[in-house]
Formats: sequence, C-alpha cells, structure tokens
Amino acid sequence: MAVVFEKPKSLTDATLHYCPGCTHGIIHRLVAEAIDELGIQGRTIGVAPVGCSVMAYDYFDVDFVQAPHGRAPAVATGVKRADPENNIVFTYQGDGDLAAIGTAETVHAAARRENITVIFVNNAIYGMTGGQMAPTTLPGQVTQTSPYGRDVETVGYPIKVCELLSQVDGAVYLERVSVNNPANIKKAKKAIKKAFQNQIEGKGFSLVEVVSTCPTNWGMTPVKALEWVEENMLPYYPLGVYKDIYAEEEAK
Ligand SMILES: Cc1ncc(C[n+]2csc(CCOP(=O)(O)OP(=O)(O)O)c2C)c(N)n1
Ligand code: SF4
Ligand SMILES: [Mg+2]
Repeated sequence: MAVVFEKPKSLTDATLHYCPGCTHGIIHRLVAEAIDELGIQGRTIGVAPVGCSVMAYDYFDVDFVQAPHGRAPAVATGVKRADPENNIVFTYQGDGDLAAIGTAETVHAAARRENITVIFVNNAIYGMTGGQMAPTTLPGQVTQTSPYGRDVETVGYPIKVCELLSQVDGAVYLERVSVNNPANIKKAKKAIKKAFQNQIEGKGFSLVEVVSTCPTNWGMTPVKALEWVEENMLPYYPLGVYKDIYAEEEAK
C-alpha cells in the first residue's frame, strides 16, 4: 500500500501538551522533517528553553539539553564546541526566552558566529506563564500586564529580532517566516532546513524567526488567531530574508 502520510522519524510518539490550535506543534514538525531529510537525527542535539516548549525534549527523538531561561544559545555554544565536527546543535526558543532574558546570549552567540541553528518562535506574548507582555508584544496589544494595550510611552517598543541581528556582523543567515497558512508553512520549512544545512556546511550562526500564535492567551479561537497574525503581526514583523551573507557574496 502506498504511504501517503508519515510522522517524521525525529518526532517521538508522545502526545503534544500544547493548546488546541497552537502553532508550536507545526513548527516542531517542520524541524523534525528537516532533521530527517538532512539525515542528521543521530548527531542532532536540541536545547530546550523555558516557556511552553520547555518539554520539547519529550517530542523530538534526538538528544536534548534543558537550558535555564534565556540561556539556550550559551548552552548550545558549549555543546557545539565540545565536538564541532559531529554535533548538530539547535535551540528552540520563545520570544520571552530569546528576546527578553536571553537577549545578551542571543546577540553574543550571533556576534561570535557560533555555528548553531536557532529556531525563534515569536508569538508576541509570554505563553507559558499566563499571557504577560513580552518584548515582542505589539503596540496597543492587550495582555495580562497591558490591559489597556501596550503603551510605548511607558514600556517602550517591541524588539524586532531579525532586524536587530542583521546589524551584527557575525550573523550569517536570518529569515522571518510564519506558519499561518499552507504557503507560508512551505516557506518556513525551507528556511528551517537551510538553517540546519548552513550548520552542516560550517557556515555559522543561523536564526529563523517563526511568527506564531498563542490562541489561549490572545483569547481567540485558533482560526481567529491565524487571521490576527495576518492582519496585525505580519505588517509589524514583515516576512523575508534579513541576511544571507553567502547568497550576498555569490551575487557579487
Ligand atoms: C529566570 C526565570 N525567570 C522567569 C521565569 C518564568 N517564565 C517561565 S516561561 C516564561 C515566559 C515564556 O514565554 P516565551 O519565551 O515567549 O515562550 P512561550 O511560552 O510564549 O512559547 C517566563 C517569564 C523562569 N522560569 N525563569
Ligand atoms: S499557552 Fe499559548 S503558546 Fe502555550 S501552548 Fe497554549 S496556545 Fe501555545
Ligand atoms: Mg512567547
């Protein structure tokens, strides 16, 4: 019988604990597909963050390390440098983890051109802890800690991670994607695979920002949350390649 659908080998049989409609699950699948297709399951080591994906180690059938909140790029640095020829190391981090408490680790890992792959899930909120304002929360967005909407006069503006890191010379590949519709899921898969391929080729720091949803803490149905991404997140966080130094060099 022809196989028409198969679960990636790099995912375990564990049932995901994510809320219905949460896009963490789609992103897990894309990462696992990339690992399968590149034939690197046996040498891949993930670094789990603190946030809703804290239990990523249960879902990926690869070795895993758990990092303290925000410190995944620092932990990944150590794991990669321990055996740079063999270890393929990725971090999987939320926006609170990567762009708040872990800002320094992120910027400096990029500056050092660490040969790691960073999967950055931007859902504009602290999901796990109940929906507090994150560094990426949109101006005017209502959260548990910005009940009248994010007021940039008092709490400042959102951090745009791809734009910020594009100014860091060490960063090699930065792309922002989304998983809000099938066409964007396809592009997200391509970007994630490229970020791993870069590491295999020894190219250096690659980060894929995935504009994601948190229907639970946004207080929306899953479908409405996908529409909210299209209407509100993507105008503020435009999709596209922010840096690809090898492609730029080839074009010269
Ligand atoms: C040092 C430290 N500070 C704060 C926390 C509490 N904490 C746990 S998860 C989290 C936010 C996670 O949000 P994000 O990284 O955006 O991930 P999401 O749940 O949205 O996927 C915070 C603040 C913690 N566990 N450790
Ligand atoms: S709280 Fe939000 S980010 Fe966390 S699993 Fe639920 S929908 Fe996903
Ligand atoms: Mg978040």
